[in-house]
Amino acid sequence: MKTIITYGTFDLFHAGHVEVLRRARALGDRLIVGCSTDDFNASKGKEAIFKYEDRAEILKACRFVDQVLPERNWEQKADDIKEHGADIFVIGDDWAGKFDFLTEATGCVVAYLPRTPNISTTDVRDVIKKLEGEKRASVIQNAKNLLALIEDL
Ligand code: C2G
Repeated sequence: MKTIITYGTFDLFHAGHVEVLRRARALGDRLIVGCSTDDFNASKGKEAIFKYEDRAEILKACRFVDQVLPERNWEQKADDIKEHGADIFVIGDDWAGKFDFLTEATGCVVAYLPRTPNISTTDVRDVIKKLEGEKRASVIQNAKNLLALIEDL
């Protein structure tokens, strides 16, 4: 039984997340995902749109994921890897080199997988903000048109 482990925020779950989880799972027999808690995200200077409970629920619904655990800090990875007997630690290559120490600390293999291009949580947030802005402008314009009609009565 080869166990794979990875970590992340996985906010606004998108195809880039699915791809890294699919490829991670394909390296072994089960995949454990450490999902960043809201407090840990705050320490990363990030605020997810979906709260931890929802992000964890979405991850559990992903067919490539076998187990989800809370990622509460930077330091827990080595203990998690030992506790769960993880053979391979996987993460996107935006982290290349940052977790090499885990091999010496736990004996696991560290694999950096290429990120999926042209999709990110930030992109999705920007699209939502743009749509909100367009919708707000449209509502304001409709109100002005209505006001003009009333004033002409
Ligand atoms: N990812 C990807 N392709 C994308 C976007 C994300 O492969 N287009 C990968 C990232 O490389 C990461 C995982 O999806 O492996 C989750 O990405 P984030 O939710 O952004 O996670 P991050 O904020 O990088 O947190 O301790 C590690 C941190 O918790 C990682």
